[in-house]
Amino acid sequence: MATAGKVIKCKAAVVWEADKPISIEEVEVAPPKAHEVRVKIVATGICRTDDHVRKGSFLNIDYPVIPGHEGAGIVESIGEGVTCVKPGEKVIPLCIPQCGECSSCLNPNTNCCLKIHFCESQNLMPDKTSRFTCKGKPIHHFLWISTFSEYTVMPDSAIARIDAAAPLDKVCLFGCGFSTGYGAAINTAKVKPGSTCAIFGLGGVGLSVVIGCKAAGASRIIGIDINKDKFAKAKELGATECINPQDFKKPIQEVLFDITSQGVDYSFEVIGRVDTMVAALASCNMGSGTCVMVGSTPLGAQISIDPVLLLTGRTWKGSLLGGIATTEPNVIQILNGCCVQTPCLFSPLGWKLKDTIPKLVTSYMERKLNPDMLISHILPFDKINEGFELLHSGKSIRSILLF
Ligand code: CND
Ligand code: ZN
Ligand code: ZN
Repeated sequence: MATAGKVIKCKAAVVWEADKPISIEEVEVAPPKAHEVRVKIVATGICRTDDHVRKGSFLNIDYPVIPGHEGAGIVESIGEGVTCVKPGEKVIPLCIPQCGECSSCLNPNTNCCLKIHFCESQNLMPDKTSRFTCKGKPIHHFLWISTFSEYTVMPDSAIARIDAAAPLDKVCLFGCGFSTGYGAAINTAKVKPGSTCAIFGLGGVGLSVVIGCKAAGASRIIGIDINKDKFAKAKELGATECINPQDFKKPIQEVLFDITSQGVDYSFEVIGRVDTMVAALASCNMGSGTCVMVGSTPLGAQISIDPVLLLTGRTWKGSLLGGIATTEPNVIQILNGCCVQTPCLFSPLGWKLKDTIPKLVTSYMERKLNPDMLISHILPFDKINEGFELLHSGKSIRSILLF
């Protein structure tokens, strides 16, 4: 491309300081260095995690920063040594890289590459410099991918090539929300057919858990939210009933025990609050219940529980980006949207984000998976603050911003 090797000026959303509104700025984006890729972002969703970054409640963020982590785009240029993508190809940036070399990448049962932001800050590129400048100041990256910039640079370990025919304005959801929620149900919890599930929080990620529970054959799917407006879509996507904790005098875990008689088989916390995490754990049945924590809590949050909840056989797990790395053939089949009875075409190798996201996109193209209903609003990128207002007011599920 004509821009290769040159600095590109483009629009980006910059958070100059925590808890300040986002401002749209003209930024300069430097060309990719060795093992880096520069991508033209076409579409990006707004996830609650971006709001945590904006507010200053996400772990280890340096400001000023360009957030955004649910994008899809086209490779503009590549640095030396990049072999996994070429200019012109459609890609999804990965919020968890797959370096291919660390002990996690060599372990087929986890997607938590040790280059993840929680181990090693991703506010700068791996060489500890930034590719973004604005008004003469370096601007930090977010999770190495900063999809709230029309052009952005990422390491080649944090990018996945996808089907050339994939609609970028739809499949950007595979970059975070859908893969996170769906994978939490199918892979992390391994929801069994006929089971009872409770999902705390019915935003874009929680509704993706609902889709996953339904695909896994759960017979009772209970949606929980303090915003009743989320219930209609939850039911359309597979929730069998929805409840608002504010309608009851009792704690929600007691309500769930009343309506299920012994608690739920699987619960998911998809809000990001300590109290609902404890309530979700306490809602599981004794002996075999599994609770999966998906929501991201405010910086420094600590959790306190009665150990008897675990002593009596409940399992408590966490899931990042769906924890999608698995060697189990039946899980891979469901992830692919295949029927569990049909032999699976994909080999049961450990799945990491770089490997898994393209396969999920292929399943979308084959109409085996469909997260389109999660998209409630489509806005031009300039209206990003309107997108955040829709999130705050509870009116949106996912707003997609188009450059
Ligand atoms: P979003 O804000 O759209 O949804 C949260 C839902 O929770 C809303 O419908 C709220 O009405 C509801 N809610 C809020 N408070 C309560 C309460 N006390 N009781 C019941 N319901 C309540 O958020 P999202 O779906 O984009 O993200 C959900 C969480 O998941 C958030 O914390 C985000 O940061 C996190 C997340 C995690 C991961 C991961 O990999 N684990 C990836 N992306 C996002
Ligand atoms: Zn790794
Ligand atoms: Zn997210």
